Amino acid sequence: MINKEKFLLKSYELGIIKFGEFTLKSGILSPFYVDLRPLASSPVLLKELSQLLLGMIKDCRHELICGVPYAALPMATAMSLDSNIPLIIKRKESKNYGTKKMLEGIFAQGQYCILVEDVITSGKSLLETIEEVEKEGLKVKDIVVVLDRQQGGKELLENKGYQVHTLFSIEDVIDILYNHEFLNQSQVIKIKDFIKEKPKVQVSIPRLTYEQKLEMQKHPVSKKLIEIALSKKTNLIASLDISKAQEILNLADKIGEYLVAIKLHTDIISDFSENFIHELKKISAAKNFLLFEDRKFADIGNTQQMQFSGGIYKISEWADLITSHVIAGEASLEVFGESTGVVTIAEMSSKGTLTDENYKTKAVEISNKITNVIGCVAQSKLPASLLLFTPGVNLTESGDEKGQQFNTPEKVFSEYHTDFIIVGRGIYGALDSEKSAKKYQEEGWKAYLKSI
Ligand code: S5P
Repeated sequence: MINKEKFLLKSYELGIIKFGEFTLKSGILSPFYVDLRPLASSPVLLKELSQLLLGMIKDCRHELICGVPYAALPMATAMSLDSNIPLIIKRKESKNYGTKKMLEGIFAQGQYCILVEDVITSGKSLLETIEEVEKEGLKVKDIVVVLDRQQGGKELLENKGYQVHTLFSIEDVIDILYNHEFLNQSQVIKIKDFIKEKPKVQVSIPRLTYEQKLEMQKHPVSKKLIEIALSKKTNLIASLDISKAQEILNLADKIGEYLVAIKLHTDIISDFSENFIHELKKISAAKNFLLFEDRKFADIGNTQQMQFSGGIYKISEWADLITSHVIAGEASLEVFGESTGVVTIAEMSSKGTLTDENYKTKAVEISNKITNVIGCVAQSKLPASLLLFTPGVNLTESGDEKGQQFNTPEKVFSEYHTDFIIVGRGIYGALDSEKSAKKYQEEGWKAYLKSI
């Protein structure tokens, strides 16, 4: 195993990062300058880099590899030689003679191509490369990047549905160099301030429509959810947190036409029975909505598997969707049946939650790796590869005394680009629940249309 930190320190000696005052192409004065091209002149380091980058894509589908010209060309070549993944070459400018091809090499339509980039800043040159590669009928899903300058490029690509695997962020580099006394504290502060304050490359990203998202879905449950949304013009999930089975059935029957799904906490139902599920399934089939059990699994895989299929609730037998925490790691999510859509909890709506940005990033990373995870519960934007479910939605209240924090449908669609709103007390707690469900359906759909 190659040690990332040692690799960085050896590369630093080649002069790949310089500190001082540099005027960038954009005219901005930067306290650091990055140029990874010298790495190609060190076969030893290039080989090590290739191993590190290959380590990040070992679980990704790949039939081809392509470097973004020019700096990443030797990197992609080294990776190809080390892994036997065939290389294709993207031209920077097309030839004005012969075939005028932009992609050179042997490839076939539909093959998955991993892209390699040295430094990501705005993501612009990557987007150009992706366009050329996709134009030739190839598929791009995963991108490996050596260094993220943390200026918005990674987020831009992730919002478009690509997965960006970065070896180092500029902050990682600064921390390593500081720990080895190549930088002093005042330099670190200056650089970190620059990263924080420097206006990020602002690219306004339009949200994807349900039609566009439908095309990206691989799981039958996420497909079904979006199909229902489109056919009934609703993105509303009602959370019926009610303790009497008959009350849930009555309400489901009344408001089912406005919903994509009903979310339950079966463990709060005092008279839960198989017959209740049988009746609820009949209503869900008649009114065309899915059943979502908000169990929020949070244990080791073996226990979760038993909780999912055993006990009195037998969730695996009827739930189309379930929620699960990611706290126990990747393998704990692999125990749910293939036909159930898993929604992970990446961020919670309550005051003082421990799900900070770092937690969310890790939760999203894990979620993206597991095939039956269709999306996350969160309170901010997600990469387009995951559907966003947002609870804590209420048109009249801003919170409760137990930590819940509410937002309006308008806010969660315009700011978070959510896909589905989850409303509990706003519906079942209203004087007229049917009228209220209709209102949330209309407001949710209006907010979605405004956000596209
Ligand atoms: O972060 C979260 C995650 C969930 S799933 N915050 C939440 O409120 N929820 C659930 O959404 C919660 O368990 C409840 O079932 C519903 C919100 O209900 P409301 O009455 O506060 O709208």
